[in-house]
Amino acid sequence: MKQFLFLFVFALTAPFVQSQENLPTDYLTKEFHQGRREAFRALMPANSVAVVFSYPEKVFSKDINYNYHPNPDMYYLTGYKEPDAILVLFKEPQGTEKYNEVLFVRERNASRETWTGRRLGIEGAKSKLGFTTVYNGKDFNAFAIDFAKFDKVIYDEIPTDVAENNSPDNLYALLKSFKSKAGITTANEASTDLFDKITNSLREIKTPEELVLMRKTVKLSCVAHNEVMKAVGPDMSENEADGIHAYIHRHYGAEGEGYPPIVGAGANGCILHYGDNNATKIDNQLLLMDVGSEYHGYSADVTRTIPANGKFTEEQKAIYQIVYDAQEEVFKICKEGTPIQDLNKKAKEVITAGLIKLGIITDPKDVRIYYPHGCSHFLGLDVHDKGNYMGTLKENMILTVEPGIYIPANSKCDKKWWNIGVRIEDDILMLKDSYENLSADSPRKWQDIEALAKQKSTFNDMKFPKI
Ligand SMILES: [Mn+2]
Repeated sequence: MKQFLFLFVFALTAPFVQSQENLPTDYLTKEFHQGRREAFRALMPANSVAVVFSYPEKVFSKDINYNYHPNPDMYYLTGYKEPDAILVLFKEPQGTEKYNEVLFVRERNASRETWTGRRLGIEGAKSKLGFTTVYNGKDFNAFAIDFAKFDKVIYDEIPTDVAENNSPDNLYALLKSFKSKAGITTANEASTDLFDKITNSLREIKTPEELVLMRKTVKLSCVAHNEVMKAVGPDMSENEADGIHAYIHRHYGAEGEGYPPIVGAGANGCILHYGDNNATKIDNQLLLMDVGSEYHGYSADVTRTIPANGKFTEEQKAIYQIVYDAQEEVFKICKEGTPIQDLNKKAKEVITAGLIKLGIITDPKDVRIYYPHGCSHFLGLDVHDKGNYMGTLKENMILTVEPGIYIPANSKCDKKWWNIGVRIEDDILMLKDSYENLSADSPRKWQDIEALAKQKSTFNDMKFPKI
């Protein structure tokens, strides 16, 4: 009750918090987002309307939420990064005002903003994002829109994990209102398919503005990988190696990581999406690090596998070399026109031959035991980005090339191979006749990794009090 009174008094007197200073200057521009909406509209069928929702907020613990992460499609089309918003795009101009898009945003609220942060509000959405028709979310229900008059209502999967909330400007109320206005009772597959088709075809090709951010996020992630290669030793914990990545990402202005970091030593490196990162010592094992930063929404996805003591054993080297060779062979077909499915076929081919040669498998079908995932995915606003996986490579697509071999203990092969897990992952920009490896700044050859490991890291000199 006390807190309520405090809030109430505050609300009467509080001015809006001051606008923010010293922000990064390289965010995507409003012209970029406007351009993406134009491109989206161009792919909409005649007499259609598209609706995009923000992601719900997520509970971290009791009354504390996770840091909010916007829906990448909403961010791509608007630049709006707050929760509780809806974007409505029309193929043809509507009403006497001839508007072809409406954005519903969170209402400004002086007292809430002193607790949970600044809000862009209607004016901000107009001046900073370039919208002309903007309303507060609470006005969506009363907004006159007859979805029945359109031939097609295009929308993404409606989030089902939204906590019930009685506030009229909360996402829960906005979704309820949309479903009732559009007469939606079950998931409309046809509509979400069209939404995916449009967003896949836009987001799979990176614009020059996006390429600037992609180059940055991958480059700074490489610096982080290289610094860990120099700093790591058998006594370092997985968590500390993870922390070095995180520090360097933030040093270069990244907001965080594009996905939960995978930092696994030995047996842990054989777990594909290992995320505990809690082994207190890496010991004399291989350390697999699949870590990439998120910079202004764009994710890197880089994996390096390194020996904690700076030198690969003969067995580790033999497995590493197969994965390296698989990458090299896949790179050769990275250019416009290659069917995307061929990347994995090629990687599988090289790994199969390599494992047979080492006597680890005899039947080629068994390659799936040690290489159970695909070789490539699109990369961008989502780490597993949107794109047409059944299509062919096109100029300015970015995909990962990430073969791997994982041999957990008790595998049916000579035990000298046990607990070796190797993945090498690079971020590849496709060109007309070739490719550019955006993550080439971090060494991939075992010889180059061993050479870099000999160098000293700034982190080796950091001394902290014993506690
Ligand atoms: Mn990946």
